[in-house]
Amino acid sequence: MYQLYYYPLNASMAPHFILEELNIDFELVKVDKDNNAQKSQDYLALNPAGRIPTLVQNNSVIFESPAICIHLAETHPHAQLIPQIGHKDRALVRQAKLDASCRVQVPVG
Ligand SMILES: N[C@@H](CCC(=O)N[C@@H](CS)C(=O)NCC(=O)O)C(=O)O
Repeated sequence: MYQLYYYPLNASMAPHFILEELNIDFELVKVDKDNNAQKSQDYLALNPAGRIPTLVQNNSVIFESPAICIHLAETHPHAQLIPQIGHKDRALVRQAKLDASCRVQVPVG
């Protein structure tokens, strides 16, 4: 089962939407950003960048929301959330996700 370490209305939203869209089992683990829990030793052991979100599945840990989204899309191909390798539109999916991460998320913090 997946665990998404998240904080509401922030960079976690895109991975959260994708988990919902995939209709798969996942657990939301709220990181208490108000008390700087993203810089705690336990969280830094998962995500040395000390930022939210982080996706955990068994022993696999992924952070950076675009990487999480693309990983989820690639590992659930039946959902058709990303075009196949080599398709011209595949780069546009990455472009949109990275643009959102670099430009849209920054103002919301
Ligand atoms: N590029 C990262 C940005 C993550 C990010 O900035 N998260 C914020 C929103 S919750 C955060 O962790 N801020 C707290 C901090 O930087 O200490 C991503 O897309 O995952």
